[in-house]
Amino acid sequence: MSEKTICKTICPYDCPSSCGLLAEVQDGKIVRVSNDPDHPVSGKLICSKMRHYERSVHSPERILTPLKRSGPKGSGEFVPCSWDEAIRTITDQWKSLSVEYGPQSILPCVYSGVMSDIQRKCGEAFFNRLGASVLVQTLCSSAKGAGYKSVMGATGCLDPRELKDSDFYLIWGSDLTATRLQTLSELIQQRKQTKKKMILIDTYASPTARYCDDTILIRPGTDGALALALMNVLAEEGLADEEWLRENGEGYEQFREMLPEYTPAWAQEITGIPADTIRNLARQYAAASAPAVILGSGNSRHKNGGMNVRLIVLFIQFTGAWKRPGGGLCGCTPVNGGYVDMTRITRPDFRKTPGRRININQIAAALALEGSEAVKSLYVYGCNPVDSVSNQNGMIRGLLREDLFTVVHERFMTDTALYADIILPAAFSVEQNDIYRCYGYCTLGVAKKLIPAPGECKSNWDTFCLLAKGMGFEESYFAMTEEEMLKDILSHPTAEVRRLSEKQRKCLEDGGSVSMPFADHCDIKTESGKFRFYDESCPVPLAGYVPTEENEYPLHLVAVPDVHSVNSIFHDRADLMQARGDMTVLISPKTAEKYRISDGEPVLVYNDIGEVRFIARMDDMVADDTVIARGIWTMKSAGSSTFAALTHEDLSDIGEATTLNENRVEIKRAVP
Ligand SMILES: Nc1nc2c(c(=O)[nH]1)N[C@H]1C(S)=C(S)[C@@H](COP(=O)(O)OP(=O)(O)OC[C@H]3O[C@@H](n4cnc5c(=O)[nH]c(N)nc54)[C@H](O)[C@@H]3O)O[C@H]1N2
Ligand SMILES: Nc1nc2c(c(=O)[nH]1)N[C@H]1C(S)=C(S)[C@@H](COP(=O)(O)OP(=O)(O)OC[C@H]3O[C@@H](n4cnc5c(=O)[nH]c(N)nc54)[C@H](O)[C@@H]3O)O[C@H]1N2
Ligand code: SF4
Ligand SMILES: [Mo]
Repeated sequence: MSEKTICKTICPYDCPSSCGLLAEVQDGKIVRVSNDPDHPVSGKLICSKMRHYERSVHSPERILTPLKRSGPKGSGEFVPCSWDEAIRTITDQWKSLSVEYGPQSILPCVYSGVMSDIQRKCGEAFFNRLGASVLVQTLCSSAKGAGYKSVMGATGCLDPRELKDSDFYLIWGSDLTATRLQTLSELIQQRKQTKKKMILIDTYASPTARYCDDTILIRPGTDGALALALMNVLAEEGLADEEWLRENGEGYEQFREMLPEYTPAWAQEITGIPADTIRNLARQYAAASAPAVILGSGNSRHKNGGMNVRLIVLFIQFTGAWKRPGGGLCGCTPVNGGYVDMTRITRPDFRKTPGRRININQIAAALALEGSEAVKSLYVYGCNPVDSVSNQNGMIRGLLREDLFTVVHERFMTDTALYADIILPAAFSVEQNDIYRCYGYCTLGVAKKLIPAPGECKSNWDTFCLLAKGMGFEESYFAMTEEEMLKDILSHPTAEVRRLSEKQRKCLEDGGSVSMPFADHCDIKTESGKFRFYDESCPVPLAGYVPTEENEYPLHLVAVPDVHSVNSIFHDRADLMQARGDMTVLISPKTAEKYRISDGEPVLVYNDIGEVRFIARMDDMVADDTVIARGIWTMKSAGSSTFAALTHEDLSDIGEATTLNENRVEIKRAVP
């Protein structure tokens, strides 16, 4: 046995902290993983999932060789083949599809399996060069981003480390226990020392509720109405910072004129929150000097999601909290800046004509296109669309098409990989080199390859280089190694990176994470230098009430995160999956009574596009007419269809985002 070495690495998953890890390496294997005490955010704490990352890296379930389909589509019957054969089969197909139907008949499908920049984004260079269809990647929080940008432009918001200066915390639709552990631990510390108040606004009392002074339950998608009523109270009771609003708010006069309509009594009807609770919340917020709103993405995943976010961000402006240290908004990417020149990776210059755009939320619809518009080949990497994207039944119908050539580059036999014609084995983060821009904190990191990839697994970079060679692409980009690409990024630093100290630059070069400067929040980066109540680029320019859509299905189905997984990742881990228990929905006692459902009973949740079986759990703290589904389950683990079978492919008002929480359903007992 060789000596153990301890190396730095970074968590590659879609989670706002990009934690620093220490990996103990021995004989080409990771034997232990712990938190990297030098990391600027996660020095003291990482989540329990990643504390045993080695179990995933060395899982016996990993795919180790390329595979080709040997049975009917979706049967899961595959036989091993060589990389040569796999690459030849794929590139031969793509060459003939390009000639016969045009390269736009080929569609990439990628999302957030690995969050590091080179591995996540290098496929774009390849597909730009190929002239394939362009995937619009808005599966997560782009309505939140668009809503924020509509009001604040490119202004930076709070890094969670600035929350120590806040004197009141309003957690608006985020389960910090699952998705922002480091922030939660800081807030708990703050509350212990100074008794700062913490209030949660959510559709159910998530595990975060137990750390809060109060939980306010809200009907899904009605947050805009709440924000309007809060502003109404602030204005009516003289608690608004009128001077700040008049001087810095574009369109404030117009907005102010219609504000009297939006009374707490009006909002009570829509949100289900008692008018007195709304008044109380407005007063508590106004009494604080530097209140911070910690905003999750849940309420933006609606058809009115962008407007909900616009109104919340405007509410935050109302008392002028924004201008004070610790006051404002935390929860969007804190610095809208370029830590990395992404065009060096994505190479937009490789695309000769604009590509057809296909939204990731509408892949099922795209796979149903016919004739000259038909998608003939799908290449999936870093994504598990069968479980994570809308309209699961439609997606599977598409994947079953005999004339669709599907390639999946994966680490495990996911529900999506089951439908592939060719599967390519993917590497883990510790088996590849990359740079990581954190999206929840101002940090930047580099993680070096620590161990060889097992079997014949390859990184996304190496795979796209082989595909490019097979296609005969001669650009020098595709001849670079992963290390050379990383060196190229580091030797072309952006202005932000150039401002780092020698020591910090060296830390990046050696592999490690550094803290980047926080944003200057008071530097409002819109064209006019003012925040916007009125934004003519939006379908509804003046911020105001937009209702959620009603239809014949009376209940809202809402997705909430699970502590035992990140999206569909960690399904390889029996320890975590066992701890997670059954695929449940939480329902209120009122719903239980109405439908005669008892606690622990199997139920069917359904609408016009799907039907999913869950175990019902009763919970006093679920909003009216709301059903809560935790985590992304895989069809394999559920043994049936999952949440994704109930979500439509509609997009949000702005940001072209998922509306996975605009999910109207009906419920019934599975055994009458
Ligand atoms: N452990 C774990 N961590 C994760 C993930 C995971 O799956 N597991 N996923 C990662 C990813 S991809 C993301 S995008 C982030 C997400 O992280 P955040 O955006 O911070 O959101 P979540 O913590 O998922 O919490 C969403 C909350 O919004 C609530 N909600 C839903 N609809 C509404 C609404 O209309 N109004 C209000 N007020 N609340 C609503 C839900 O009940 C839920 O509690 O987390 C990341 N981190
Ligand atoms: N029901 C429900 N659905 C949801 C959500 C929800 O909360 N509930 N959340 C939504 C949100 S916020 C998001 S961001 C999306 C996430 O949607 P996805 O990005 O599809 O979700 P993941 O489950 O992370 O799937 C990523 C896959 O990438 C693979 N992978 C990891 N690293 C690599 C690599 O280096 N190379 C390659 N080739 N593959 C790799 C993993 O093995 C995994 O199977 O899901 C959305 N869908
Ligand atoms: S999943 Fe999130 S909390 Fe856990 S180690 Fe990764 S970044 Fe940190
Ligand atoms: Mo996400």
